[in-house]
Amino acid sequence: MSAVAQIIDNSVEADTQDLTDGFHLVIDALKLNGIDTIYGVPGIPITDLGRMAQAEGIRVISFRHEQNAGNAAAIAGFLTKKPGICLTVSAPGFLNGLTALANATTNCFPMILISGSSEREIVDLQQGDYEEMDQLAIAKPLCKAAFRVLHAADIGIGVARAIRAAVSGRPGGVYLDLPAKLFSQVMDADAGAKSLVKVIDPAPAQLPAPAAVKRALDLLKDAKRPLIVLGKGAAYAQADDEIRDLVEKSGIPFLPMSMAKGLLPDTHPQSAGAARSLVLKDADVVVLIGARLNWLLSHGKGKTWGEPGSKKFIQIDIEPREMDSNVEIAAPLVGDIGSCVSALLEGVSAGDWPAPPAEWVSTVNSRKEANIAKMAPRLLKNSTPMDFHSALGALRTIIKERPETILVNEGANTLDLARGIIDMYQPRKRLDVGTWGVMGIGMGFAIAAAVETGKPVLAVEGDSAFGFSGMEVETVCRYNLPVCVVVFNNNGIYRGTDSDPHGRDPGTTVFVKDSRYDKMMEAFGGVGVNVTTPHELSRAVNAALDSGRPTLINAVIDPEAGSESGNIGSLNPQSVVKKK
Ligand code: ADP
Ligand code: TPW
Ligand code: MG
Repeated sequence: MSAVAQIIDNSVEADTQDLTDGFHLVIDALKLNGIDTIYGVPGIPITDLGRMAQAEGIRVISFRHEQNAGNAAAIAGFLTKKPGICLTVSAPGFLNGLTALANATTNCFPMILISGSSEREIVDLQQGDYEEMDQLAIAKPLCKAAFRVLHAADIGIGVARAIRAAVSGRPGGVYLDLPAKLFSQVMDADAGAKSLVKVIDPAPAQLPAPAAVKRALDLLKDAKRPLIVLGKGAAYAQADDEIRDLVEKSGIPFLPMSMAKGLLPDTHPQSAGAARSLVLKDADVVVLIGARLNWLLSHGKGKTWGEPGSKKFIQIDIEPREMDSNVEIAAPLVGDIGSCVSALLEGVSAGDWPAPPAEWVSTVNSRKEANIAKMAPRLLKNSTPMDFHSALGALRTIIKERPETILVNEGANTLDLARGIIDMYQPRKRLDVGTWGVMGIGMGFAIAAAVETGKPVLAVEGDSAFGFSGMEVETVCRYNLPVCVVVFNNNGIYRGTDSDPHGRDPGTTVFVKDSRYDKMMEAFGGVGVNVTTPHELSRAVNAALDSGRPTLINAVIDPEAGSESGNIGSLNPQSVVKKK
């Protein structure tokens, strides 16, 4: 009998001992594949799926908005290398989750958005079902893969395909469409168990070709001014020891992208973080490890990269099509980062590997020291109201003393300045707005970071950025998570000083003056603190991290301190028309 034929109609009276159904099969398939947490928002048709998953021992974290649940799932994927699961209702819930799915795909985070959907027959004839929408078609262009399961007997395969698609090769977002009818489809329990698939080796190692390794080593060996750029792919790969060994054995200066900070400590003698513009401009051979030459690296060309043709790139990436995406890659190394870095390491350790020229190392070091010295006094100022530097100076000390803390960070000035000022010491401890610079990841990332790692979380949030997911402070309180949110309250987006030239409405970038975000946390039983000095800020954050209690600190920042769009103001288009 075929698997499909084994499905017994719902209405048939049968001995339920020997039966299973769609609900149970989905849960069993996830459990079989080591999925232990689901992030979502309940409702028709997936309310019971969440309840039953919880009853079966899966941790189910219910959010107030699907976008935040989706962001939580995405960052859970980044932290664990297992696909993070987001569960939503049909049409509006699905769409709310879709932004997070697209963002996960853009950032190469493995996640699976599972949404309930309406009846196929009605959707396809567009007859107006409850929350009718052709979700599969809409999801497809926004994620890496999309699947729909129509028969209970196919749930095992459907879940297996979704998992493999999410984590193999370049990781990304996957959509899994589960129509309402599927959940109550019944089938023989034995056949159901047999239909499940445990995905063997979901993200197989991909070894680089020996000739490609040799090409890369030959190029690197002759470099006069070599540089290693570490991206979030390197952080994701969890090849921490190999990467550290490659950097240290080669002696090459390294530059971490934002979410790769901490892979080696920012205080490491070879860190070129504080000499970023110099190393990008002057390096002659650049090794990219899990970092794309996208806008965040000025597409590998232009002023940032010095004279045209002055560089050669070695790029390690699992995605072959990433090579030459912006400029010529002289030595493409296609494979997984663990395997590629190990192969380079073998070459570098082989014996006569030259240290990088002393002149280059000392040029980088002196620029770095000068920049660090220039910044230092600004971090120590005890001004009221605080500016970004003095407030971040306080947080920098806290992370130095508590390097296991996970730092979540979003905003404009709050993001760009924190990235530069707060040193990180351990891998995968800095989670932020990623490739899109998207606002709204804050509370989803903070919640998942706490749930997945059990470590304390410090979320440093612009007041605008926080507003995109702020309602989830209730979720933080409900699950009693060790999350300390610091809202950098400068009364607006970039600055709190805009006004309407007509005096009719508030300026477009400003918020209610003297807001007290700390009261939001108090409303749900957490701790709220209002602070106006770096000293008060330190005390409040330390107390929060010591107690592990949900805390929100409203940090009053000078509304004049920020600049338009933080560090990327140059991307703003300028009007050429002067209004008369
Ligand atoms: P950043 O923003 O930090 O520069 P990107 O997101 O641009 O980083 O780049 C990450 C890159 O890492 C992507 O091109 C992705 O294909 C690659 N990647 C992710 N995981 C792995 C892995 N395990 N092995 C090799 N490459 C990987
Ligand atoms: C989904 C555009 C980029 S940064 C930002 C917005 C609205 C907020 C900056 O203000 P904040 O930070 O957080 O108070 P600060 O310290 O400079 O005052 N919608 C989305 N994503 C983005 N990136 C935007 C809008 C934006
Ligand atoms: Mg602000």
